[in-house]
This record gives sequence, C-alpha cells and structure tokens, in this order.
Amino acid sequence: MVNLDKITKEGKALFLAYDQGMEHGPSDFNDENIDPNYILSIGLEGGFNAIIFQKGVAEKYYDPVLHNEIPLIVKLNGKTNLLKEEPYSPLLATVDEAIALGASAVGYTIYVGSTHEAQMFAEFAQVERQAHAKHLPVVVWMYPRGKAIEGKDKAEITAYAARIGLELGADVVKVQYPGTMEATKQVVAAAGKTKVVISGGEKQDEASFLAMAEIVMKAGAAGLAVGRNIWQAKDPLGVTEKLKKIIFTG
Ligand code: FBP
Repeated sequence: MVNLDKITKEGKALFLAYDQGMEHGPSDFNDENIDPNYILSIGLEGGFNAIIFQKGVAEKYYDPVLHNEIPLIVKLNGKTNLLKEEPYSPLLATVDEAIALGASAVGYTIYVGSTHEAQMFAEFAQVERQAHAKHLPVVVWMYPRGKAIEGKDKAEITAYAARIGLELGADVVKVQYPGTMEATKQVVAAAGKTKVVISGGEKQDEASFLAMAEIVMKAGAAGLAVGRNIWQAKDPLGVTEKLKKIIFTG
C-alpha cells in the first residue's frame, strides 16, 4: 500500500480544494480569493494537509521549496460547467508532470453513471498505475452524475461510488456528503481500506457546515476536502481552526 503520511496526519486529513476556477468559473470568486496566492496563504497558515490545484495554477503559483510546508495534489482532469450533456472530465496532465511540479499526490474525477464512465475508468486506471509505480498516492473524486443516476437513492449511490474507488485502487476517495450519519457510515464501510474524505460543497453558514463535519467524522470519515466553505468565508482561518479541532481532536 502507498504511504499516505505526506498528505495525512495520523490517518486524518484536511485538504484545501481550489480547482473551482475550472469547474465553476470566476463566479465562485471575489477580489481576494481569485488570487491563488491568497489560497496558498490560507493553506500554509491554516496548516492544511494538502492543497489541490490544476496543473496551470500549480505551475505558476506553487513553489515546492517556498511552499514545502503544504503538500500539493495536482488534479489531473477537469471540465467546465458549461456543457449540459453527460459529464466527461478528460485527462489534462500526466503523473510525471505532477511530480515535476512537486506533487505529493494526484487527483482525478470520475462521474459514476455518466455515459462516459468507461472512458474515465480507463484513464483513471492509467493514472493509478503510473502514480503507484512512483509511490504517489491517488485521490479520486467519485461523483455520481448523469441520466442513469436520476431517481437513485443518494446514500446507496454514494456508497457504490466509494466502493468503485476501492475497486479501482484509489488511496483516498472524495465524495459529496450523502446526507446523514448512517449514509456516511455506509460510504465508509463500502470504501474499506480506501480513506474517505467528504467535499465541502456550496458555501453554507458556518454552524451547519461544522455540524456536517462533525457528523462525517463520527461516521468514520478520514476528513474533508473543502474549498468554498473555507476561502469564501469571512474568516477562513477561524473556520479552519474549528474544522481542525473536529477532524483531529474529535
Ligand atoms: P467545494 O468544497 O468548494 O465544494 O470543493 C469541492 C469540489 O470537489 C472541488 O474540488 C470541485 O471543483 C468542486 O467541488 C466540484 O463541484 P461540482 O459539484 O459543481 O462538480
């Protein structure tokens, strides 16, 4: 098994996600958080276990020497939210490019249930093979999407998605909050030895966001990978401190 020490602390993790510039566009940003340097400063001061960038942002902003206290996860695929067809997120960067940028892990999104699922499985399999050959951990975003998912039970389909992460060889599976503690327990059980991190989702009020974090940690998740609920917050470091208490000290 690949060593996850660089991107976890005692088996737990808090990642700072910042690939929304591609996924959602600048509508997610304000004058401050549009600047990747602002996100890096939150990542460093907040003591996050890793920061998630697309290749282009990593290339221009992440300096492996200057920023060595915050490990980098390079997101290898991505897409916009402009096309409304069945989602496909193509591979945009290689494992070797991520390593050259100083990555401590790589990330890839699979839209489970999309008509393009098979293509994403095949691409991910390559990524997993190449990353593991170089002892690099692999984080997979498992997001059920597309017509085939309509009407499916959220808890069940999220657990299914998490299980696929295990079956495909991911070290960490990132899923959206399935809605309840029971559902999160099912997700964690399905993922087995693959660690589960829950994504933050759209910005919500701090109390509800932290309540969700408590539920998922009690259900056995390894942590969270959060973007908007941190860097859209008025006091990102304040939320981070509270979140770290929940994740690391319980
Ligand atoms: P947030 O915490 O901001 O939700 O980020 C998590 C994340 O998975 C990002 O890595 C990604 O850009 C985004 O959510 C994808 O969101 P969507 O649900 O719109 O596909």
